[in-house]
Amino acid sequence: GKQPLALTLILAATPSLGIGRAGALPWPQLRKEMAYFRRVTSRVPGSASASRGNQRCNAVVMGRKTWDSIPPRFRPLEGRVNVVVTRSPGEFTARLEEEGSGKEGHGKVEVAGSVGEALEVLRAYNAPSASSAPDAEDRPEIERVFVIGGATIYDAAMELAQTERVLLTKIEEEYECDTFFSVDLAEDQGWRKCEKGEVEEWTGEKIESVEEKGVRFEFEMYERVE
Ligand code: FOL
Repeated sequence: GKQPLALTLILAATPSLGIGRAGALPWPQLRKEMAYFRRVTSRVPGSASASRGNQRCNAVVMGRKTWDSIPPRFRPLEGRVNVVVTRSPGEFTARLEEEGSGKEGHGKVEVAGSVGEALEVLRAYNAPSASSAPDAEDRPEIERVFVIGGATIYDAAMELAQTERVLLTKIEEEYECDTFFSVDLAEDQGWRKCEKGEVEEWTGEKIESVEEKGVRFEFEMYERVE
């Protein structure tokens, strides 16, 4: 339990900042892009060494519609604490119990009424008492927190001072979209595009332009200035 949790948005968007269509991603499946998402959201910096007592992992915060968009076999996203934001937490919790999601083997699922409440839930994981609590095995220390969408949740997160970073995959082709990211980071004075070396250091990835199914994409990172 240390610093207040910072938030990182992670998203992929078309040149017009389209992020979704009809409850799904707008582009044909891009496996290398999805693999990047999985690795970056799962990687806990410095955890290659065995010299640690209790377990550490990252968290993903998502809206209820994004939860619905993830193939049931992949949710909760494994190895990460999953927080689902919904205006009807009771209803969603009942649904989870019926479906039997969030059981053994997978990531853990928490439910929150807002992005701010999601952060409070995650902060409790890192409270000094949490590692000695009787249920401590279920409460890994949270390292990085990723906001994984959709548009409503990104918008809410962009209003929070805790949101320090955006990992943006620029998909260099237009697709029809019905959902958009609302901030053009490249044109926003409040944000700085990071150098490739900074992106590599923070993500642990070798950053290069990728092409898949004839679609080119670039992995970018922006940091809030001040
Ligand atoms: N950010 C980026 N860069 N790309 C995305 O596709 C993306 N998608 C979402 C949020 N941020 C993103 C939301 N949509 C899965 C499915 C949809 C989804 C997010 C994640 C998913 O099933 N992920 C699995 C990997 C599945 C696979 O390997 O095919 C995971 O373990 O993360």
